[in-house]
Amino acid sequence: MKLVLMKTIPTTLATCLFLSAQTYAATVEKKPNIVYILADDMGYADAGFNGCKQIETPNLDRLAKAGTILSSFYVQPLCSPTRSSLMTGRYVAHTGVYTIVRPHAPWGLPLAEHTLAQALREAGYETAITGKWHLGEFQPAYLPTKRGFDHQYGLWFGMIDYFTHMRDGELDWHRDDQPCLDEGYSTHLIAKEASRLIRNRDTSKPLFLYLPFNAVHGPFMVPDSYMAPYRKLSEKRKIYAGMMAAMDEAIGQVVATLEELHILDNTLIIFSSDNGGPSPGTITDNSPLRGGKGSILEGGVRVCAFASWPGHLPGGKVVDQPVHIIDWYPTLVNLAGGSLKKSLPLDGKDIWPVLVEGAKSPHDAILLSGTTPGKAAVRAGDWKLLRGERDTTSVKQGKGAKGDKVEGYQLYNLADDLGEKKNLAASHPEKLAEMKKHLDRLLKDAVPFPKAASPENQKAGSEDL
Ligand SMILES: [Ca+2]
Repeated sequence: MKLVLMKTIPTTLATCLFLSAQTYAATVEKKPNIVYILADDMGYADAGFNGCKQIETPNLDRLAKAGTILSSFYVQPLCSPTRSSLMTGRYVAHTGVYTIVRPHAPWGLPLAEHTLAQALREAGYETAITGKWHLGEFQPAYLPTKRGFDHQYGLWFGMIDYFTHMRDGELDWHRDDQPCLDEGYSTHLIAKEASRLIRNRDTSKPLFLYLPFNAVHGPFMVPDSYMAPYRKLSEKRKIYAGMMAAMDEAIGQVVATLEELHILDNTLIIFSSDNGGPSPGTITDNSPLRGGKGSILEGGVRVCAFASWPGHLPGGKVVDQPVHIIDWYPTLVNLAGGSLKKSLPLDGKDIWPVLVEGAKSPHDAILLSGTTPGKAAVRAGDWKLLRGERDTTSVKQGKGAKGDKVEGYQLYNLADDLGEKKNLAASHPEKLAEMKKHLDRLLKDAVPFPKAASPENQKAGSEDL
């Protein structure tokens, strides 16, 4: 029954008290279009809406201001693991995608997984990916067009040249999973394709557009004009800032297309990075968090994020409840009126009441898996426990930190110590024991690292992805 029309915005919000996305969906006249914008390797503090003063991101800021900022939004510390989490609603401890799927590696997101794109397509959505896949391609069955996407455009791996789209002498640019020779800066091409898809969409269906930019990942490349406002920054930071500006402009173009076609009001736009910024303090800025890409410290796994759907999600709001990217799967499928029956057992939870009503996080604890066996963290309430992560708090950073021992546990109270500087593991044995129990419970049925993704085999890769 269609209870509420889009025009009655205040009523819409008022009637959805403590309702899941599934129940809320019944109050919405039309299923929303869903656009998930994923930045690659973006620093926590590198957008204006998250406090950045150096880099201008007006389009992201406008969207964030009109929506709800998620200030405790968790992901995995690397590209492929986060993407698998979004696509399955399941922890990497259950999908096995603990680390990067390197080009031509004989593995990928397991075929038994039922992807978000599949679930939304079954709910009646047209589905598209424009950008970076990074979940396997060694067999055709692993390609996006076989994983639920009606349309594919962009790159399968990562680390491509932004202008030639080559990686290690091999073209990595595809349309519908066939080689594509389009010319241009990849951020521009991804946005252009997104707008084309929106214009040419099947108007009888809602659209799910997954927009994972390869920006702002290295190699650091951008047309000179984007760097002009940032001449005073250091060389690498300057290029990175230009790449951020290009991505922000591209996002603005996609939003403008939605606006022009009068469908912005019926489009839920979600934005996040896929992991924390690399080289924090040099290239990216994750402050006030410690650590960066690859780490299970907050700087590696807590990323800038927001969701915007005016009239349905509150504007100008910041939600600090801890949520994880796995939560979008059930939330979005519920919102789409879809079914979760084909999905493997989900770890993600419907976070609609958290977004709309200020409800507490549905998780009593959130698992954050490291990229090597044994390394893991858990967030529960204000507390965080890390196992197997190097503790550099008591030694000098930089040169001397390399040889530090990896040992034991680190325990932090994030309410007092967001920068994870004061390890309380020794002084709070009861809390340590409680957090260990959370970690053991969350890892009790963890799958092993895939053999093809073992650290030894990963060393064969040429560069960090
Ligand atoms: Ca990444």
